[in-house]
Amino acid sequence: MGTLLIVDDSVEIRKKLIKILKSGKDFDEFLEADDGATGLKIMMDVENPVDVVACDLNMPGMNGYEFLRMLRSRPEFMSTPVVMVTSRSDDTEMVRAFELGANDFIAKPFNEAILKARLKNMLQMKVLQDQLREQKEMMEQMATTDHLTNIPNLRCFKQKFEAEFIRAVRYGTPLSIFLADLDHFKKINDTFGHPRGDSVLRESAQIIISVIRRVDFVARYGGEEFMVILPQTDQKGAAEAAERLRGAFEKHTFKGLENYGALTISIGVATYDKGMEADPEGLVGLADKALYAAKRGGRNKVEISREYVK
Ligand code: GH3
Ligand code: MG
Ligand code: MG
Repeated sequence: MGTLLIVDDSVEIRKKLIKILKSGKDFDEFLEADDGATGLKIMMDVENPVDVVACDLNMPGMNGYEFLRMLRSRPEFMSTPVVMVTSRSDDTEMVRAFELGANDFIAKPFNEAILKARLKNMLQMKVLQDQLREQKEMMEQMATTDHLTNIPNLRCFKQKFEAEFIRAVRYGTPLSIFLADLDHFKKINDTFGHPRGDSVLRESAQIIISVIRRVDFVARYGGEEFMVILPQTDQKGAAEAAERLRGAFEKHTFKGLENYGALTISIGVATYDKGMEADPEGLVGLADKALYAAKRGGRNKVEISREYVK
């Protein structure tokens, strides 16, 4: 069941349309406007989105052409089905309306069966459009989300990091990253099994989210590695945040690991700052090197890269 917006200056026509369509099964909500401007306002205000628009061509105030032009200039209404309602059978008028983005015509006086059939078609088109959009959004979400932890994946990190790096270089602000890797994680899998390992990874993602700021970003970088982006954060701030994160893991008791002792994390920190070479891949390399140093240094450690990217 759909919502139809009727834009027509004649109350009589509006009532007639509603009466005919109410006897069918396709539309259950009707919104009315007596000119284009009011129609646009309804399209933009209304909480319940309009599925199909039936619009008169000749109205005082904003006419049907102008309404169509304005509607189609807005990306969100670019594909909303619009049926023009007219008593004219002037071909050039119809062509003009089609050129402005009308999808169909219905002629006055109405033939009830044709009217219902045409509007039903329009509603089906809208339902299909909505389904396609939802599928597209779902696929986009899937392509950028890690299925296990439900946080952004490596691909999403790359997009985000590139954008943040460009911003940092452009505005001369610092940008830090962490590469964090669970210590001796293989032992968790070996001791408690892979499913428990998975749940530890999910819990780890939540710990990181709870520690970082809302403007920061975390992605699953690899198996048991997480990457954090900290925009507008210099080396000192990043070191503090990393230390907070390390401490949070040390203190945390994971589900199913109550008698295991602490599961710790090692973190490599790297910062881009003004005057340094703008080399995003180099910065990731530095974080990786720092992480390696933290592991070599005994794990449960934060290591800060002090190298400049050359
Ligand atoms: P280190 O302290 O040096 O990092 O030791 P580690 O054991 O954490 O590191 P290692 O690289 O030797 O092992 C990582 C393990 O993570 C091995 C791999 O099976 C496991 N792993 C990777 N992805 C997943 C996953 O999605 N789920 C589970 N349960 N385990 C995973
Ligand atoms: Mg590890
Ligand atoms: Mg690892």
